[in-house]
Amino acid sequence: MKPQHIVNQLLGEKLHAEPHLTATAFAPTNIALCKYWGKRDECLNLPINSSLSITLPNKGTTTTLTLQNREIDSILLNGQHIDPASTFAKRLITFLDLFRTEKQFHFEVNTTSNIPIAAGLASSASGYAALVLALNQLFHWDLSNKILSILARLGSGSAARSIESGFVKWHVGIEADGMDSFAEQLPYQWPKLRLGLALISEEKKAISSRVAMRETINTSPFYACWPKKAAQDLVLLEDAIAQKDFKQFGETAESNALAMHACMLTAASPICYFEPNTIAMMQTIWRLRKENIPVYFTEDAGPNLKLLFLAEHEPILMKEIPSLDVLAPFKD
Ligand code: 2P0
Repeated sequence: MKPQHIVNQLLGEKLHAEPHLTATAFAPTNIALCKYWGKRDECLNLPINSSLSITLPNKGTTTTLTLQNREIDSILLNGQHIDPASTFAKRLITFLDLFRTEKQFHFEVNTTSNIPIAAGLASSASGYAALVLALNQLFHWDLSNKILSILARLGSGSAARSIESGFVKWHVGIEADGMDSFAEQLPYQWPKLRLGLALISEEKKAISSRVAMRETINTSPFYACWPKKAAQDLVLLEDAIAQKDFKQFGETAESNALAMHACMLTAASPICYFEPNTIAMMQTIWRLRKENIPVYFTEDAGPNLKLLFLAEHEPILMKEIPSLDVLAPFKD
């Protein structure tokens, strides 16, 4: 099934709505605690497993869409004009094509992000979510968060989880058209929870997650174990969040991330997002745990680690890792 069919089905007559001239929206980025790794449908970004994330407060993407009288879209990323022939622009323009009517609107897309682009900090998640939210405003579609999540998924899978905030679960779904594959907020808060960004590198990753997922599915002998592991971890994480069981929460999130990387490392051409300093940081975290400081990590498709700990351990962690950027996902 083609993304255009889904958009036509979801928007119907709304696709022809009269737009405002301009609209601005913000979407936060999210960090998966149970990862999305593998697609059952590459066109619709339908996942093989459900995933669960936490939103990063105030870190994300702000996008302003302005209608313009030109034959092409123009794209500004953090104040810089982007070459329309670049992979980044082509992917974005293809996505915008889904929402163009016979009037052939073209847009200026002015997007700013306060997170490093393509360093495994989920910039495409907040990017496509902000774009969908801006489109929703521009054309005053007034769509539900469920529909917005489905539309954001068509741009980037993890963007489905950036429409809502807090703990967010993206349902794997079973339908071929993906109408049951959307993300929802879980009804839990955890004010004492802290997330520490340990920035190892801001360099653009050598292999995109999109390609890495495909390679892993096609060639890793461990991938067969992944869907079951992810399903088990999802249950453990939801339970840990509901009970505020930090040990189970941290252990499950770390184990899930390492299992995903184990699948990647065993692809036919090994995919390794670890850098020497990533491993050094992991060793620091494991040492701290031996010293009875409950701290865990998760890692996405990049070398940076995201540390999970509770507010009471923030002082000791700041002492051990002074460069840590500490965020409180919920209000304390
Ligand atoms: C996640 N990642 O759950 C996983 C964990 C990276 C590691 O979702 O191809 O940019 O656009 O659907 O969402 C990154 O992949 O991939 C990602 P596409 P996406 O956050």
